[in-house]
Amino acid sequence: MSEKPSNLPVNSDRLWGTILETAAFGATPKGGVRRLTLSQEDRKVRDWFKAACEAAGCTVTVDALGNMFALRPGRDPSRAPIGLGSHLDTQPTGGKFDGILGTLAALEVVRTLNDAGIETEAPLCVANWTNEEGSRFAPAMMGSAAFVGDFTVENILGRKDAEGVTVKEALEAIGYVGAAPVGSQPFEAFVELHIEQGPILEAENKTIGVVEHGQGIVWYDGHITGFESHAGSTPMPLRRDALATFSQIVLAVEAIARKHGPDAVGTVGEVTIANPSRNVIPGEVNFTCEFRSPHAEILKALEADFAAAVTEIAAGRKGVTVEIEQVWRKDPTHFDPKVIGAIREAAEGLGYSNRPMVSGAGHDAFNLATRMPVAMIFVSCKDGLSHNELEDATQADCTAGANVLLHTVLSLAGV
Ligand code: HGY
Ligand code: MN
Ligand code: MN
Ligand code: MN
Repeated sequence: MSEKPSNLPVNSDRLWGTILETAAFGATPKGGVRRLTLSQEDRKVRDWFKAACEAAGCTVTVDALGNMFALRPGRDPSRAPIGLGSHLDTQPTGGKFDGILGTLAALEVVRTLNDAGIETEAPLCVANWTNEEGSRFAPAMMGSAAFVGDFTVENILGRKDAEGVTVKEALEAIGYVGAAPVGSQPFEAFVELHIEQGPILEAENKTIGVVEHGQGIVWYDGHITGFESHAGSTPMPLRRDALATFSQIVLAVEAIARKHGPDAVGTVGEVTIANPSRNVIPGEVNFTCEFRSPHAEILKALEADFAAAVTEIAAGRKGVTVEIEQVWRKDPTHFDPKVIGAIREAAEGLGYSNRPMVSGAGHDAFNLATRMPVAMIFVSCKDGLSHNELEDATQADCTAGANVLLHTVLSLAGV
């Protein structure tokens, strides 16, 4: 093994240039990005990413769910690759950094090693995971969840979006139905760089977050059935108002999360009224909601309180039924001490201020951690804002994250 280049830097301007260039795929008028998974915008950025990885000497494979893997050979082909990367899809009103920073920084790591003529001992594998956001198709972190066996490929291929398009049809429409079996790409370890999507690093003026732990998550689909009737002639006591019932559920979600705070959050993110009309009492409402906590016992308490609240609300609403289906659940994630140590050592060695962190947002790394040693690197984003078109980060912070990613990967892979 040769000497690890102690402070080899990535090419900051080249990394920043890729961030600005790829922000054009799905750019919105307000300066954000709308690049829903398996959309034409997603296809364009995938094609760009594939060409860039191939130009950097990687061999790109795609699996049956569109997960992409760009392999850079190492001196010891008997070792499984060290994985790095994240996701390319965004929320409907997403930003330029969520997900794609980790994938572009991984590409920049490969480019930097090429420029320096460095061959690592273990191969490297840059990954783009399909549908991390879970906005168009549920669940979130879908491609990596199937990769680790949380869902069968058939189950995922049949998932439908709001227009009734299946994952299978969407993958075919963008030409990303790959030949590789899902889960077949081996990894020795995985490191994901991501913006924090929260306010801590900025508030404490720290450059790097060494992520040790991720929140547990539970997702529900809700369906409320009342009875449509005339808004003018139906007396209040006779109404079976699905939307008024829904409003009680929204306030219950908020109250339950506050009750178990500060390490608990609850959100109702989507609601649709069937046949909405200003002078018809809503008879049918569909909605989604979710709870998260870093602590398994709090997550269980949130689930129990929510079930009890729904039962009580429905009991108080004559002639209205409330159905709740748990569609996804993930226990809190604890990352790997060796990978955490490598990240912390890289940050210290590069002179970056850093602090241990728990991730509020979900990441593909959470799923991968059930199958291999994993940890994450965070960098700051402006005002801690994400899942918003105003999402922003600085070139200096993105570069710092990429440098830590480079040196973490070098220490794991060996040179
Ligand atoms: O939901 C999440 O936390 C992730 O951003 N998809
Ligand atoms: Mn993300
Ligand atoms: Mn996100
Ligand atoms: Mn993620």
